[in-house]
Amino acid sequence: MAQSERITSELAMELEHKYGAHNYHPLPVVLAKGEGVYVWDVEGKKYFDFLSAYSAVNQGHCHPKIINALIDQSRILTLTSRAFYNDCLGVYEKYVTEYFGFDKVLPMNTGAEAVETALKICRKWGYEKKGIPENQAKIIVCEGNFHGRTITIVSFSTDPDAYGGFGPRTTGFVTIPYNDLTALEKALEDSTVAGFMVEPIQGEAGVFVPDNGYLAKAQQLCKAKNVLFIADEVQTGIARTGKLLACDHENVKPDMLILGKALSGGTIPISAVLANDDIMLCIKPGQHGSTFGGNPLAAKVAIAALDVIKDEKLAERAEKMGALLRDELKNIKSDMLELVRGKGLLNAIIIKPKNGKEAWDVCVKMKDNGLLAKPTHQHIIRFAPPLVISEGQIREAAEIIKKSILAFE
Ligand code: IF1
Repeated sequence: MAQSERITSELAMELEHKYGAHNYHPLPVVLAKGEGVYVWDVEGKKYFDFLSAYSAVNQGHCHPKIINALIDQSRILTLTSRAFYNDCLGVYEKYVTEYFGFDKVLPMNTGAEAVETALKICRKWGYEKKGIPENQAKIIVCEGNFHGRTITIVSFSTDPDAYGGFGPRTTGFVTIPYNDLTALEKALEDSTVAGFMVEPIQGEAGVFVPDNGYLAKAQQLCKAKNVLFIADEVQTGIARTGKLLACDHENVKPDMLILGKALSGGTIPISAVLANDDIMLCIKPGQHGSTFGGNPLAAKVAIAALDVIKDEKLAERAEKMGALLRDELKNIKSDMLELVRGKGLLNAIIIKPKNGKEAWDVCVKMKDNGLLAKPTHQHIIRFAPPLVISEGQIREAAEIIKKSILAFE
């Protein structure tokens, strides 16, 4: 578009309101460019991105190595469908299974698709390997879970906004409190349970970090009852929490690992389920798939995205920068700032409303001051910048957060 015709923020928001479904309530900012930890709006104002597209942009916006992989492959071959082999998928499958230490990978696109895939594999394994009577397999999930937006996934959500109005609910799921081993042990008494699916840290719920040892003990309880331990690391994985996987903090190796988001560095949708042969080979040809799953473009992009994580030591950086960020936030003296919690660069603060102002107002103030974040569940603000953030940028961003909160004193 010519400069004079360039879209304005106001027009962009009007167009979305008029022609787009109203399934989001975005912060009033219209982004036009991203690079590293920064994004720019249409009018050229620069912001720290402290959401990272919900941890899909761990490597930083438009990372050159990932973008080059995207451009190069997109000029050669983007999609073959799985009706035929292609020269990229097998190479990627070897790379990613060795990278995370599993026999096999089932490539999908969105996180929800990978979650659904893991649920299907778990049920099939339950019938074929555990001997659960047909159509009776149960999967245990946690209260406060967020695993995506499909009908089956919201069927086992405990958030009325997620499941309300979308019934009837898919059956076969048992809900227990998060971070509660007694409840898990009790639920595992049921011999028709095939799997336990859990987020190692509950992101959407407000960055709930479970007690040390919860994941390891949960896995032991599952193993003792021949139940699959399924880790949904769509948001916590790929270095976000200061280790390659959040499960690594407890040296837990899940039976099935679900990845998404930063697996592509925030370029195109790429997700995956990883498992060993005794589980993955329960799926036979023709029993699962997707048009774009495992496409050559995604294969090349994912290799580049994972290379960046290792080459730039982003897990170690997330660990260090996260600790620094939490220290800076804990020094903010305000009765609005109730709590700071998180692991690595997946953090959140709880805002206590004051004089009618709440988390949303703090986010609007931070926007005006040059930092973007968004509330979850009304009083919680998640802080998850790209993992490439520097110490100086953390300090600068913390100053913006402090200034924005103190503006309501
Ligand atoms: C939205 C939340 C985060 C996820 C975990 C699977 C998925 C997600 C642990 C599904 C996706 C996204 C969805 C997005 C906002 C964001 C989100 F607030 F919704 F919950 F990150 F916390 N497992 N999370 O976090 O992956 O199908 O989206 O690729 O729906 O608004 P997806």
